Amino acid sequence: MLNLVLFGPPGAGKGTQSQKLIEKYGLIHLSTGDLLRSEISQGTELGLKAKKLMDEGLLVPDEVVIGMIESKIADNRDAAGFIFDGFPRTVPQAEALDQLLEKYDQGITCMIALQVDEQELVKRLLLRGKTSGRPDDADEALIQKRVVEYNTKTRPVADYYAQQGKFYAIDGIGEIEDIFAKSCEIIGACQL
Ligand code: B4P
Repeated sequence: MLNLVLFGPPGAGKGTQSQKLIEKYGLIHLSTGDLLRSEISQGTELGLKAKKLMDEGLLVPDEVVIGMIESKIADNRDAAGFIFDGFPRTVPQAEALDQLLEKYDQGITCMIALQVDEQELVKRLLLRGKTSGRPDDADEALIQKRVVEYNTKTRPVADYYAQQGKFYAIDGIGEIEDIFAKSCEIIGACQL
């Protein structure tokens, strides 16, 4: 069983690396950002509430994302493992994830944190915003707000996994293939 947390600020490349990792390791991809955007496009009540917050660069309440992840884990209990992309984003989400996995006698194998400076994040997200149609990538002030949200609420999640000896940092600037190769090295070492 391999359960990975892919961590980093908005635009660090979590979604990009997840696509490569799920192909190589046959993991189920659980991206709370994608799950929330799917609720929005279906026009559900949850989606309407989430959209307001996401469009302002704010995090969606813990109970909403925890509920989504809980049902996805239950639906895929026979999977080879999961890659958690953009989740957990707060310490209560990390605690809830540990409790959910415990129900299936599982735990997190390791957290890979992609480290990218703010200038590069803003550049990447503004570029993605030109084609993604994502309102949260639309302007620099909103991206800065997402970074502040990350620094205040999400960064402490790294300490949570460091205390469990599961935290591994990688330079997230460089060629996508090189970052992928480093991630695979870490995963190999964690599985020993
Ligand atoms: P997410 O959908 O999780 O997205 P993200 O942080 O914007 O992006 P990611 O890091 O995946 O970047 P990507 O690979 O696409 O979150 C969106 C919103 O949803 C949040 O702000 C929040 O409101 C809400 N939300 C989600 N999860 C939540 C939770 N658990 N709790 C509460 N709220 C939650 O890469 C970005 C760009 O960089 C791409 O264009 C890519 O091509 C490029 N790129 C990637 N790697 C590169 C590299 N090495 N070099 C150059 N460019 C690169």
